[in-house]
Amino acid sequence: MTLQETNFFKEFCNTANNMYQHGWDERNGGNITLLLDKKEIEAVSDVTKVKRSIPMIFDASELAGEYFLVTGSGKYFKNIKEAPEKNIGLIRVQENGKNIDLLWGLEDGAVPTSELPSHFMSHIARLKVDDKHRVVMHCHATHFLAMTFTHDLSERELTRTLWQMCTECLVVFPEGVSVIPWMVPGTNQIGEATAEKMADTRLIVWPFHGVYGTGRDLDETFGLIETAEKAAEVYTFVQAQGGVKQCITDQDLLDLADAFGVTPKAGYLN
Ligand code: 2HA
Ligand code: ZN
Repeated sequence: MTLQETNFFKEFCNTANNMYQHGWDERNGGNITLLLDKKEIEAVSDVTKVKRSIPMIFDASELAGEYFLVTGSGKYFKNIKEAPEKNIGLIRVQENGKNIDLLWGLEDGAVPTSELPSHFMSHIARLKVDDKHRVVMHCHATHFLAMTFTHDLSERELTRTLWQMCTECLVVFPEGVSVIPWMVPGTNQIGEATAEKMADTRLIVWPFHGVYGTGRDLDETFGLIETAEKAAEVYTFVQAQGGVKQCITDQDLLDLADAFGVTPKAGYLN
């Protein structure tokens, strides 16, 4: 089986396309990295040779030998489905953690996403708390991004509003959302701040920029961002319609958590 024939490859391209269709990944906005099971790679016939080695600004020795499907730096989500070989790549982290080997794709000298340090630090942080973790996804989810201009940026208040906007939010992200300060993207600093939050949340807001979501597979991670983004969209409509007149109460949310067997982040409900 070739790489492009695998389900995970097709799902990766379809997910990027869906994100583009939602308007979350304009131009070169957004990036995805998918940690692969070594067994999945062994079944692939056309990724045995190293095409190129690429240096990194981050020491990823904790991920040495791991394989990832990654989006390319400066590449457009819009074009991934049409020409995956130019816009995404299959990489493996070298044993020294300082370089990566390119095994497939990223043709014409392309390199992995500029957010690779943030992604790798996030993978390391999530794997420590969930051995089934696989996906890091960044995008510029429109309404969620807009909310960072108008809503209180406290993690508790932002989480509470999202939980109140759609009944399913508490069930999908009971641990809430995290927020970091505005920072320059692509740096180790923003990666460290993001990864620190990944210890107890899967959804991190980068104010005035976008969101980071993580999960066990592409669908779950996309669904996490999609759910929060939907709540942010509802919030936008509610504000435009003149603000909240009535909403889900804290007791309702507690009953919901009980019914679905989830534990809301401590201290977030009254
Ligand atoms: O990859 O979205 O944050 C482009 C970006 C950087
Ligand atoms: Zn971005």
